[in-house]
Amino acid sequence: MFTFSNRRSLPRSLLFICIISMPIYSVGGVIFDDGFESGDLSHAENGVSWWYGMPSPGNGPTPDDIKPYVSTEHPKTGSYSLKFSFGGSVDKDATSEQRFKIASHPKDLWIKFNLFIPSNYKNRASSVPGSNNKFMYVESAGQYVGFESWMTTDGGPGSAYIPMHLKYNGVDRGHDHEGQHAPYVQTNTDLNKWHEWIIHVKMATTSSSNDGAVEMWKNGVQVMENLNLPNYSPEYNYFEAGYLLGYANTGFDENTILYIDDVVFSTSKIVPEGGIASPNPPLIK
Ligand SMILES: [Ca+2]
Repeated sequence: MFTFSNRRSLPRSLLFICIISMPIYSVGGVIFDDGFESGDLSHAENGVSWWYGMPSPGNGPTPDDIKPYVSTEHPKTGSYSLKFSFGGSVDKDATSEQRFKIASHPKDLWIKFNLFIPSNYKNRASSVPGSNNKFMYVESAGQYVGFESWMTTDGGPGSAYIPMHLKYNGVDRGHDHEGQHAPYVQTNTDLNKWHEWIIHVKMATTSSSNDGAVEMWKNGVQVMENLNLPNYSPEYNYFEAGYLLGYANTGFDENTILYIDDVVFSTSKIVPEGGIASPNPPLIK
């Protein structure tokens, strides 16, 4: 038992202090960590790097669509974050998308980032079937794990949920594979706030194993848990690229600006900064 009078315990206590002073979001395995404090998208680490953004200037569905760029306007930490600008319109789509590359081709990957949802965020309804807005994809040439937001009234008008969209072994498995719906934006509680997202994606090891996984945590609450997936692909059974946010098929009524900060890629488990919270609201299925 530790006591302050026990001098022999001092080295061990110092070691303990050193351990708890280390970043708590991961147990080793971090391959990329970028809070955009370089002031640009130049940071690269262990084969992970930022790739191109979209739209090209002046080429989005609306004139106010801008490809993501590093900005001082609204950092979560430090002085910079990555700004995504979606143009408002009566009936047009919108887009702002940042691509990344992963040269090490991991089969089991954890990604964390902080996402700011503005006070005027509204996932509007669309008269066009299939209207989803991209949240994040991680993929290779032959497969992907995709997350798209869809309008819901659960959580307030203009809210959005995220199902899982899988492709593997050459077959698109659909937008709502496994039927789990993570609460993406709940307008009653989530506006004008930063949210911590952690995403775990894992390919199945072999064609006969069911050990693939897709999991998500929002603000320390697990909001998706798909285990025992048979998502093996004979070729490209790894992750080599992906993107954050992106094409919004519903578009937005007003110019809508989101920010991302503190992006982490890891090959081992990332633990939420505030620890695991009780599921409230519960996992939506
Ligand atoms: Ca930052």
